[in-house]
Amino acid sequence: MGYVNEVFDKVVRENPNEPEFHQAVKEVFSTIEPIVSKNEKLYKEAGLLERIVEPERIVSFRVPWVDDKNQVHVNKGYRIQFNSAIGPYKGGIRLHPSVNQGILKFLGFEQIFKNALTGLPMGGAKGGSNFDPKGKSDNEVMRFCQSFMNELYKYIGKDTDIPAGDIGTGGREIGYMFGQYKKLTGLYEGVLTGKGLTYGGSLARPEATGFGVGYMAAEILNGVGSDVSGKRVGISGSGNVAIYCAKKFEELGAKVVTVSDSNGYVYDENGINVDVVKDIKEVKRGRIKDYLNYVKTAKYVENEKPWVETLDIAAPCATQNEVDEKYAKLMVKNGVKLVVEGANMPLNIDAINVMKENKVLYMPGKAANAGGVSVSGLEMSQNSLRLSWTFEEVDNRLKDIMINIYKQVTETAEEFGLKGDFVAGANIAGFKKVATAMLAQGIC
Ligand code: NDP
Ligand code: 2IT
Repeated sequence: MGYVNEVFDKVVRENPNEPEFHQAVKEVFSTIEPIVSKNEKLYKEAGLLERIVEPERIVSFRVPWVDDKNQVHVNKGYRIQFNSAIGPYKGGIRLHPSVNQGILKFLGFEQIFKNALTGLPMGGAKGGSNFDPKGKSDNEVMRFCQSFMNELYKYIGKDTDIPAGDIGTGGREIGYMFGQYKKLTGLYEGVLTGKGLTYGGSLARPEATGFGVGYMAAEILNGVGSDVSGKRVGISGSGNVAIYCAKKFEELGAKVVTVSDSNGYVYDENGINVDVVKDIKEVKRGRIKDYLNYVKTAKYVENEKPWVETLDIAAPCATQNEVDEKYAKLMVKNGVKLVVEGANMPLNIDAINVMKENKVLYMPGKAANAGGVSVSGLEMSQNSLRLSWTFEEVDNRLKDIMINIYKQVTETAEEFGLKGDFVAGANIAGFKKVATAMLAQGIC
């Protein structure tokens, strides 16, 4: 453990006040020892671990904008261009008041290995701002997005860095950013993914992350001689990932009984009505408790999470560290046999340990939620080809990619004598690909 520990200590020492970044590095580093020990001399000589934890570039900038009452606001904007060993930088933009450099570094670090697992040529990046789109008018959101792009456009491009959506950044925000990029550069190019269908977007990109989570769950259960049909599924969150995750589980014959937001969760014994959630969140931009206005028989529990309910499958699709040890134990007690992470790092390290101790099947986000960035990669391909594929074609490719990720994860775990350890399998498989490319490209 010498080299791995040494570099981890350096990360903690040199990146103070970034606990989420430390956590993400720890999660990866705690599982790559088997491959590092095999190649220790080579990796050490190349300073490989020291380089892989250091972003290639961080851009941080001022984002001034004017609200509807002519008040000036200033937010912080960032882009973390973490690693370009296997392709141009690729990853979402998060707009949420909690955003800071450490959170975006954790997300960018995860993205490196996730993107490697997809098999598509994409490096790792993440960006965002502490701007809160909630409660803002469309014009305010537009002015913010334009100001954000006024600086960001200098650092991105279809062959250099291709941002996309994440928390708080959906089709509306991507549209405003794309429009401003085009105005500033004069280029009509696939510089962002998650675009609208009339200006270069891909069919099935909105669905991709959530659908991918469903496909992954089906593969995992198939691997243990079971299936999704008839299972009770608990989902947290009610945004892009949660909505399409619920839709796919429903299509696969499961019953989704919960969705949530940061105020509380909804329980519907008859199965969550996805169209209602879509109307509340995508059209009205309301709160999940409004579900009761549509479905009188449902229940809303304020300030609580779905994990207090009896479930077979848990799909946390809201945000990082939403599941701690207490909720992990509750999941186990309430019958959860499979956890598939739609969000990035929703289980903290104690919660992951609870899953391991109780032999709960647990697929980490960098594998389970890779469907979103995969279809982003397919959107880039379609933009380059100047063609659009049908929904069915994109969805089939997405499914193949998720099946392939499951194969890589399970086969890598077995190769290193860690059968069933999906965390180790995902981390080692992603790491190996990036490390090989970094070694081949010399010290850069
Ligand atoms: P959305 O903004 O569409 O939805 C986010 C959901 O999570 C909302 O229900 C929101 O509730 C809830 N949430 C956000 N922050 C918090 C918080 N601090 N505490 C409790 N609840 C919170 O985002 P997405 O659905 O796109 O993203 C969800 C997760 O999936 C994130 O971890 C993201 O990184 C990850 N992801 C997203 C991908 C994508 O393609 N969009 C791809 C892969 C992963 P509220 O409205 O109350 O804030
Ligand atoms: O976390 C993620 O993978 C995303 N937010 C999607 C990134 C992308 O480039 O589509």
